[in-house]
Amino acid sequence: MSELTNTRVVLASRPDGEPTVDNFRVETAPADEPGDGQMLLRQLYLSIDPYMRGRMESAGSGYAAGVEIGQVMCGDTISQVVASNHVHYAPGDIVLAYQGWQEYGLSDGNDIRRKIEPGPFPLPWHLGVLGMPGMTAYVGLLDIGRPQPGETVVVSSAAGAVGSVVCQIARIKGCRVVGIAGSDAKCDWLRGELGVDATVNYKTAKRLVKSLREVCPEGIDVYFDNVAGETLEAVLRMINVGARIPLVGLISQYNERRLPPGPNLVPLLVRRALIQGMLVRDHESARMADFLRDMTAWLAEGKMKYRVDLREGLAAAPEAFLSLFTGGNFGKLAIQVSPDPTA
Ligand code: NAP
Ligand code: FER
Repeated sequence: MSELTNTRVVLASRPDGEPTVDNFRVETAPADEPGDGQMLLRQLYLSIDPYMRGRMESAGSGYAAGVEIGQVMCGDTISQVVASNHVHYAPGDIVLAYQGWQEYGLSDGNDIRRKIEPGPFPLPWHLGVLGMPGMTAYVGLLDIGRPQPGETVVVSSAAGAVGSVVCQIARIKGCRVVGIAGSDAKCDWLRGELGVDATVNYKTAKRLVKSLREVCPEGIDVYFDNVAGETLEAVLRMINVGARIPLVGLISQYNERRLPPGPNLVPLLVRRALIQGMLVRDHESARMADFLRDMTAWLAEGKMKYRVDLREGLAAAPEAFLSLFTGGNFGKLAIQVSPDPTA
């Protein structure tokens, strides 16, 4: 076993504002041997997510600790068991794990969320539409947004891993869906492929409020917020009485050295709207089975489409991660770490 070489990406330094590729270092080392009760996993796919920005801070993100300097960056993986001294897992098993930015790693089973039976869907979808981002979309929209047929649902980062699923669930629930995204290609895809009713490119819109008014003539009933900042500020100016705003992500602020002055929240009060934060982990025990049942059915029925932005090789992970903050990813960002035995 010791002849296996582990390529891994460690946190080399902490970012000051915007992260750079120099904050990461690619290393090689011999892969570890599994001890009693352990197994050796080989990562097939690595998920790249915005929350990783918070883990680059020494204090972490407020809901999870930071990665130490010199430690492997964290992350969800689709992994295959190479060797096992664990009673529940055998070589060849494919699992959804939390192995981070490394090709090989040991597991005692605690970081494994579930086994994955190769099925009709590509493996990386278990990091996206059938994984944490999909679950975030499902719970955030259905439980917190509570969309009703005919209502207007606005989604920011609408072409992303979470947002693209939110848009489609809102359509499935009979809503009018407006997507906000940062390129014309993303907007075209949202309207042309996902059936989103209208889109706004926030990077080219001269006045976001005016552009939103044009596509939301009846106001906004649900705003699924992935970005906060100026977009939230604009949306708040046209929310309806009783609007719901799942506050799910604030990516526009993740790289800020100092928090910008907040938006005007007065409309929340006047329109008796509820704004509620959510962490996907809180909902796993109660909602995971519902989520997987509905999402699997929607995928099988062709009601849900999903786009994976797959990059080659672990060494591409730092650049891939940075692209989250420029909109360079188009769909669920993931790394092909090793050849996929099911493809
Ligand atoms: P994603 O949307 O696939 O990728 C990030 C996207 O954010 C980029 O492609 C870019 O798209 C947009 N973006 C980057 N900087 C921006 C800025 N300054 N202003 C506006 N948009 C910006 O990522 P994701 O995995 O689906 O995550 C989306 C959000 O959900 C993130 O805020 C994430 O932290 C949050 N999240 C929260 C939970 C939870 O439990 N609360 C769970 C999962 C994800 P454009 O081209 O459109 O700019
Ligand atoms: C995110 C991804 C995940 C995020 C939060 C989470 C606020 C939380 C996950 C969990 O607690 O399980 O982008 O941003």
